Amino acid sequence: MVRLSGPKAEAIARRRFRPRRERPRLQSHRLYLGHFLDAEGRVVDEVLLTLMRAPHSYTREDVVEIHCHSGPQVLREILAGVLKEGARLARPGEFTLRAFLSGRLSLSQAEAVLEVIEAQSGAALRVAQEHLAGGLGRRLAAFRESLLAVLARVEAALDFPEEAEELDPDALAGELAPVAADLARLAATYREGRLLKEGVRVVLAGRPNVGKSSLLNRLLEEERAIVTDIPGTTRDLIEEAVSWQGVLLRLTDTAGLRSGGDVVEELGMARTRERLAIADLILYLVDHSQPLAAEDRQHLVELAGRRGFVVVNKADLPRGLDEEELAQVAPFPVLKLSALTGAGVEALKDRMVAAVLEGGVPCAGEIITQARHKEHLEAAAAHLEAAVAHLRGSPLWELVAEDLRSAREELGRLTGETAGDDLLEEIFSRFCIGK
Ligand SMILES: Nc1nc2c(ncn2[C@@H]2O[C@H](COP(=O)(O)OP(=O)(O)OP(=O)(O)O)[C@@H](O)[C@H]2O)c(=O)[nH]1
Ligand SMILES: [Mg+2]
Repeated sequence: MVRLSGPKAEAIARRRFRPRRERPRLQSHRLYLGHFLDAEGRVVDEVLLTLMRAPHSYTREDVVEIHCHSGPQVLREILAGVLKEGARLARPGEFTLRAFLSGRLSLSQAEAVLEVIEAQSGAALRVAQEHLAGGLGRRLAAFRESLLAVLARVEAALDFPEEAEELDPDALAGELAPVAADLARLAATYREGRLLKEGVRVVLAGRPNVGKSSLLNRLLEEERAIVTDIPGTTRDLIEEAVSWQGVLLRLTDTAGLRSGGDVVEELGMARTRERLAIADLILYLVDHSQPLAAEDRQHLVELAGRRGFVVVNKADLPRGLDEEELAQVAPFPVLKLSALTGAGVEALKDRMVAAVLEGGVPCAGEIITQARHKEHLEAAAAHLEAAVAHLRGSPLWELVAEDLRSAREELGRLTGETAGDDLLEEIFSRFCIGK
């Protein structure tokens, strides 16, 4: 599809579009069959054209869409045609930028358009749609409103101490503290939001030969990684994404951890450690048929405080593992399975998804997915907390007002009300052309 927006959109399109039946005037929001012609009047393609007159369009300007048979040459010629008639190429995200500037979309909605386009899992798409519907924007606007109301009272009391109402610092602190807590809570949903949007980074780790690559293949339902009975088979990272129950997971198989490997294996292990450091969820594998190694104990101690599962693999083989000892040193829940037969693998998948959605499926409108939002929310919450602190004892009204103004500014940057050109440039440059 080739899309035009702006006051000349209709005139430009009409110079190259010949409807099947001659029409003096196109009606808005109708689909017209016809031909797109080149400068010599030759047919480029049979197309469907629609005109959406302002303000009932995405950008609130006149918009024309030309639906063709696609294919690079057809698109190139139609594009060249409209450019020759006076159109210019859109910048990345310019249609959505115009929708924002015309007031049709809030900044968080405009950002949600990109989230919709980039969604890689069902859960991410639903959160993005919720943001696009404006739920998040309304919530943010409500924060800003309540802040403005308080600020107005404080400023009135400062500027006109004679006429304005007497301010009760305790009551004011009681109003502001819950707002600060709400802001901080919303900021904290970013952890979950990022997991939904970018995927959960899952790392499979353990000593050589415990079956990490076998488990990866099982989880992917595909023979992705090489499996042999030679310890040290996997020497590099192997990454694949999967989507289970609407949740995106990025699985990484790693080189087994042991001492005394060759140079290649050592380099591979360095990569394993890097990935472990940034993993959201760790699957630490041990072998059911072998006693726990000293190295396992050491690794498990090092993983304390992280999230994950200890996977006892090769459950089909006779037991050589002291399970009680394992339970004592394991920092994560322990699950038993066999990557060879598949027994217990579905249970692991369910537990992994449940661990990601811990605390229930997040309510999409109540969750943020942009690092930018998190920063501004945290800053706003910090300013409000400072304001509350200045209200204690003998209130420092000037400082209270200053903190409230700073909090308002942070929220304004978030919603776009006080967003500068550089911020808009930064946001919309992430879009592709034509969106
Ligand atoms: N009986 C049995 N054998 C398994 C199971 N899982 C893996 N194996 C075998 O164990 C051996 C090692 O498997 P891999 O998946 O290559 O192990 P790895 O942890 O990736 O090993 P490295 O890449 O060397 O670190 C292979 O011979 C597998 O067939 C299992 O559940 N049961
Ligand atoms: Mg392997």
